[in-house]
Amino acid sequence: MRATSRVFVAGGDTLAGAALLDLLPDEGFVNLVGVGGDEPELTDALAVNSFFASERPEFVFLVGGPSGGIGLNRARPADLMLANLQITTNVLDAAHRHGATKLLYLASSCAYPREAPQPIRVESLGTGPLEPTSAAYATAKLAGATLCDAYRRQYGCRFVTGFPANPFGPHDDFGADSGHVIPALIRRAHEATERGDSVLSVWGTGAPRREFLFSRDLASACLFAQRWYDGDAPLNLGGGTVLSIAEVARVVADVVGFRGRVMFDATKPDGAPLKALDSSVLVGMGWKPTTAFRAAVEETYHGFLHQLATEGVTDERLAV
Ligand code: GFB
Repeated sequence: MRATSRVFVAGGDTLAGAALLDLLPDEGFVNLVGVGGDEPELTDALAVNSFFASERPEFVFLVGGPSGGIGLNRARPADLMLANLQITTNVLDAAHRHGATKLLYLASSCAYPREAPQPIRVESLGTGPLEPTSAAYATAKLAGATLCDAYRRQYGCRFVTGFPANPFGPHDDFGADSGHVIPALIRRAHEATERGDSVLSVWGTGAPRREFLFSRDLASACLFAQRWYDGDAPLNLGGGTVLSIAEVARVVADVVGFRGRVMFDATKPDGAPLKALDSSVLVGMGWKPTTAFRAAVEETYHGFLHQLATEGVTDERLAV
C-alpha cells in the first residue's frame, strides 16, 4: 500500500469502520474513497457495482454489515443474516469484477463452534455447532469467509478474512438491549447513576469470559493485516484482554462512577462460556494491541457521553 493508494472502507459508519477512517489519515493515506455520504448503500448490488466501476478502489476493508449483542441476535436473526449476506456478496463480487488489488473481510469470532478448544485457532472453523443465540449472523459471516476463500481459489483474488475478538469503542451501539456487553453496561450504569439506583443489573451469571479488543486496536490490526498478511488461511485478530463479565461490570461501574451493587440476572442468556482467540500468527508477525482495557473503557464512556450530547442514543441502531 502506498500513501496515494485508493482505499475504500466498506462500512464506514460501523464501529470498526469509524476507527479505520480515523486511523488511515493518521497513517498518511490521502486517497480514501466512498467516505461519508459518498459510500454506496452496501445492500444495493447495483449501487455497489457502479461505485466500484467509477471509483476503482485498490484496497478494500469490508467491515460493513449490521451486528449487535446477544439481545439483538435473538430478536432479529433474519435481519442480521440477510443484510450481512447481501453486503458481503455485493462487495466481494464488485471487488473481483473491478480488479481491487486486495481486500480484508472482517468476520466475527461467533463464527467459530461454540465448543471450540480455547484459545480458538482458525483450524477450528466448521468443526462443530455454532452458539445458538448468534447462529444466523454467524452463518452469514462464515459464508463471507468461505466466499473470500472461493474467490482466492478460483480467481486468485487477494481476499483475506480476519476474525476479530469482541470489539468495543467510542462509536459503539449503546442500545441497552441491542448493544454488546460493554456499551450496553456503560449505558445502563450511566442511567442508573443519574437516577441514583442502588442496583445495576447485568445479564447472565457473570461467569462467561470474552476477549475484548478496543476499536482503535482492531483498526490497527486490520491495517497491519491488509499490508502484511496474504495467506490462504484466515487470520485471528486478537491479543486483547480476556475477562469475565463480572470483571467487566466492575470496571464499567468504576469508570462511570456507579456506587451501588452489581447484580447478575441469571434469567438472561450467558451465550458462549468462553471466547478467546489464538492470535499467535498475527502477534508473531509483530502486531500487538496498545490500549489498556480500563483506558479503552474510559474512552468508550466519553464516546457515549458525546453521542448522548450530539445525536442522542437510540435504542436499536442495528449497526456494528
Ligand atoms: O457482548 P455480548 O452480547 O457478546 O455478550 P457475545 C457477552 C456476555 O455479556 C454474555 C453478558 O454472557 C452476556 O450475557 N452481558 C451482561 C450482556 N450484560 C449484558 C448486556 O447488558 N448486554 C449484552 N449484550 N450482554 C456476540 C454475538 O456474542 O458476540 C454477536 O451475539 C457478535 O453475534 C459478538 O459475534 C462479537 O460474545 O455473547
